[in-house]
Amino acid sequence: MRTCALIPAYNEVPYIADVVKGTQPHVEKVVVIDDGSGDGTGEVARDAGATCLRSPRNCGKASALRTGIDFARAQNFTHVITLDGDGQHWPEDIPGMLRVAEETGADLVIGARSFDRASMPRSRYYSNTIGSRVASSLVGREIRDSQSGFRLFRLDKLRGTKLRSRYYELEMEMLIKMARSGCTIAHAPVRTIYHDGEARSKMRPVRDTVRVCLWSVAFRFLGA
Ligand SMILES: Nc1nc2c(ncn2[C@@H]2O[C@H](COP(=O)(O)OP(=O)(O)O)[C@@H](O)[C@H]2O)c(=O)[nH]1
Ligand SMILES: [Mg+2]
Repeated sequence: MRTCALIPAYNEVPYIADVVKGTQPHVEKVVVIDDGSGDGTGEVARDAGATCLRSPRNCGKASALRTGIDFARAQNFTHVITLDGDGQHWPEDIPGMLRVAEETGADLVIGARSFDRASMPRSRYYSNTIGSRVASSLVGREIRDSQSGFRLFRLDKLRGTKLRSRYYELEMEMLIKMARSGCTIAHAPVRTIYHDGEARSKMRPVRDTVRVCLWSVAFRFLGA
């Protein structure tokens, strides 16, 4: 198992160094993908020890992750872990995800948050619980946390799968396409931190939620 961590980061200077340093002990390489941050995220990530893939123009979180996946494939990694660069995921949860992958042999391990109304902003609680139920029926498997970007997957299982997402629809695209190609899916418990409610998210609630819904239908029913 050769594991590369991929961290999309857009203007995350306050958090990125800690995320990189926290992730390093658990994987062979840490890669930060920074497309057009104006605050020096890329330099800070590199100083913290990450390999930094940079592009001058902002292209969206999924485009950044797809760039990272191509890089990891070219470097012959077998597994990829994706986690957020804004400090919402605990790198200390990575060993638990690796353990679940080893024990179950699952092709995709979803870092699943326990949905607790007290620890999650209200709108996120409802979008996550309802979203995961809808996702389970679209994917045809039990999916406990469909929007979690904290995931571990086998790269060879994506060979032959064309990923096309640019923004927040990648999580659903991967679930739908990996399940369709017969991949096994497992869950590992992870924690999520909400620094100051939703204020920091780059997600635009209405526009991005509508995008995720429409693309999910296109991935599932139109073969997009
Ligand atoms: N490279 C890159 N990273 C992004 C972009 N948009 C979001 N991210 C990163 O993706 C992660 C999750 O984004 P965030 O907006 O916090 O999503 P949320 O936590 O689901 O609300 C964070 O590390 C962001 O910095 C982007 O356009 N480019
Ligand atoms: Mg976030």
